[in-house]
Amino acid sequence: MFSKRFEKETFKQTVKDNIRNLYRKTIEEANPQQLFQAVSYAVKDVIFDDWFATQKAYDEADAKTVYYMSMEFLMGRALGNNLINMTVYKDVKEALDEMGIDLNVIEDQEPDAALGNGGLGRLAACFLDSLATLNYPAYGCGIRYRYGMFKQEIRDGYQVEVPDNWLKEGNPFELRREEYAKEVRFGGNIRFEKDPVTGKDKFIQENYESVLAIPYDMPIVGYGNHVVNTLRVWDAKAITDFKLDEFDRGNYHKAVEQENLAKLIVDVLYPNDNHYSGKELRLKQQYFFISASLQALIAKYKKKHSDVRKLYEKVVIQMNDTHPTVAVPELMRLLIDEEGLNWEEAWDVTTKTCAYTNHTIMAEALEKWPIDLFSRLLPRIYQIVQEIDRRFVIKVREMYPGNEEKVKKMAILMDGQVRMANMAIIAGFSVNGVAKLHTEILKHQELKDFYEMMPEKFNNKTNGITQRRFLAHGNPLLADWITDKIGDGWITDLSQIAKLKPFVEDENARREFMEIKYKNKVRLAKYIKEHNGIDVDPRSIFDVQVKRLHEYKRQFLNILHIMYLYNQIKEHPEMTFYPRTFIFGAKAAAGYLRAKETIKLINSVADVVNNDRSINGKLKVVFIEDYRVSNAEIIFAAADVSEQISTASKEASGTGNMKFMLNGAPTLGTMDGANVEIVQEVGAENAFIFGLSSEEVINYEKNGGYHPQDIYFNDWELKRVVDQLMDGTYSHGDHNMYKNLYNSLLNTQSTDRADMYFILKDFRSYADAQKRVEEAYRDQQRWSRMAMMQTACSGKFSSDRTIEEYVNDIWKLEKVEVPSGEDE
Ligand code: GL7
Repeated sequence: MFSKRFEKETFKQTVKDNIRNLYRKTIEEANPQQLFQAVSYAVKDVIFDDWFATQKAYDEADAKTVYYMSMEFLMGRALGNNLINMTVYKDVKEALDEMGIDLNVIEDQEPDAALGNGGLGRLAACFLDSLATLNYPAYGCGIRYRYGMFKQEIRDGYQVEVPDNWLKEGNPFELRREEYAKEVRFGGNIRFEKDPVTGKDKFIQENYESVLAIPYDMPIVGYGNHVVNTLRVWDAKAITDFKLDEFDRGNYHKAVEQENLAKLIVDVLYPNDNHYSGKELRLKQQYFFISASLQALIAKYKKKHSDVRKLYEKVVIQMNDTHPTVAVPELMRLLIDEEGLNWEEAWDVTTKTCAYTNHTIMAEALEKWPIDLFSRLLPRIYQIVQEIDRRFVIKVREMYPGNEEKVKKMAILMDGQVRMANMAIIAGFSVNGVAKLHTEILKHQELKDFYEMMPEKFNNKTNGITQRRFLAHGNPLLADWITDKIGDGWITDLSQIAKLKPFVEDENARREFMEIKYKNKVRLAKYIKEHNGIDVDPRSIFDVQVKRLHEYKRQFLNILHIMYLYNQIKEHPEMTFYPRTFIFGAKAAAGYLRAKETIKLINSVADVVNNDRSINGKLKVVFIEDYRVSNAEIIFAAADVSEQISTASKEASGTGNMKFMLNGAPTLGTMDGANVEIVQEVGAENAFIFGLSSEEVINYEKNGGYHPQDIYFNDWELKRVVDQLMDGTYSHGDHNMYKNLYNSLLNTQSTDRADMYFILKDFRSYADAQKRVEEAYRDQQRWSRMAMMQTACSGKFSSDRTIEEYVNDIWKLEKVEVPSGEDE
């Protein structure tokens, strides 16, 4: 139903007016991009009323607010999602239809807001959606990168990175707020003075460079509750003559330098997933958005409250991984240097305000900064870190007298480096992992010493996803069908989806469910034809692995198995084989050689297999270009099989696994991350599990690995596949094309362990699991039961559940009801 302000004819008129006012055109003359802008502005008008009403309600309630600090927010598109959450999607579709405008085409005009790499960034986006939907006061704080995650093009089978100029046409869903600008300072030196009046120590930063941080606010619409929260992302601008130190006025060089710094700082997202870059610019980005966000939140707090010693009563800061942990010393600095608190008071506030989420155990992802770089860029912050470290080390020595090993492992400053995770754990009042298994590994392996010293801080928060985007918006056919069966309560309470369970025994319901899956496969097949030029058969099994490309995620295992299947089919044409379409989507970090080689290998195998008439289309391989949030929505809806095949212990949680489940695709996976909990919910009989357990992997690792040669020389079929990497089968005779991949499996000379990710070790077990998938799929009654059970058992994996747990255990927020903005 259209609400009062969102009445159909008025809406249509607004769109027409917008087209006229913005472009001097009629609806018929406007191009799709212009229509997208006009429709978005019409939608934004309505959102803005609720936005102001929300902020007013929060203000009046004087409610505690969570600030979710994150370098990444992988938002995807806003228009369709906003319409869903405003509960006017169908009405708007109808209104536009009447004007001869196709909403789908309009939605496709919007570039993804790709301010993130993968799971970690998308989790932040899902959390914002849930916070708004559950009536919790929240800000997302991040960076308004001019260039987000690069666009991926595939040329000659190779990944080519193309800059993502997402702001080119302007972003209708943002509001620039110059009036809340903050200054952020870098470098220079610290002068120490005694304040003649108070006698207190004063630290004065001199000869620094500074930039002005300008916030852009993006509305986060809650589902059907009039709540509109804010994602605040900071842009950088040079500070020209205004505010420059007396000393620096007229310093031309300095002015140009500051101009450049401002341009550079928010220029581009670092495209690394689970890997830190250690670049100075990255640290600048981190300090830039953290300092600006903290200054803003303290200013906001002080509007209503006079005593910053009680900041933690109204503010909680969640640090999304180590990336924002410079928040700890920066909050200390603001409280001490700007607010006049003493050390103990400031430490009390900081340690009651900051909480830390760990998202990975991959050593190369835990940020460490060289002390010389850190102290040069952030001299005052470094002093504070030293003092935090000094006091902590005293504590460790008190608790573990004579045990210098403990100091070595837990100190912040060690071996010339600043260890950000250690600082986050020491200062945070909460440390959480993102799935049960992950948290257990943190407690008993990676962060064992910290857990022993401060067990009360550790807790688990299993990740979740928003069913609004990944079912209501991404899979409208299934969404309507579910609502038809059990009502629409699942949209804001996914536990209700369990009401589908009785329908699993209803043959009609199962047939309908599979018909919807089929239609979604047709939709994806059309997308693949349009974007990849490949014909795929929607009656084949759609076996999908979409996620960032990383060795630990083992896309390599998947493609080796496809090479193995291809050999089998060629050799035994009479063998029964259910037609399969293997679908990949993945971006590789620009400098990650083996990852890029894997993409080339997938495309080369696709070339050979897809063009081999002799196999009668039994096998197809598709690499979907530019995997991102918007096409993910289409892909999840169409999947039959969800490939979650990481080396056990390496995938902290995974969230794609949950999106597949929600859309009815059984998991083919290892007992890793949240797969463990998925299997728990759906039952082992409804999943295809294989491979080493996390304990086994960790054990091998402790003992220096295993000997892949033992497998290679004793399994001739597998050996043949591995040798095909080098014999030119997939490289037009080039023997070098895949040598890095080949070496990663077998080469013991390389600095890495051979087959670090246990690909050969798990190969047979994976191939067996794949056989079980085929058998299960052949039995369409059995498969339809299994598929429906996925959706029916997915209730736990809503980010709404995750957020309620964060609220209850960590953030302690109260819900705030918001009256409709149109009544204002
Ligand atoms: C990640 C984990 O790899 C992933 O398993 C998890 O689901 C996600 C969200 O918690 O966080 N950690 C990480 O550094 N990245 C992730 O996606 C980039």
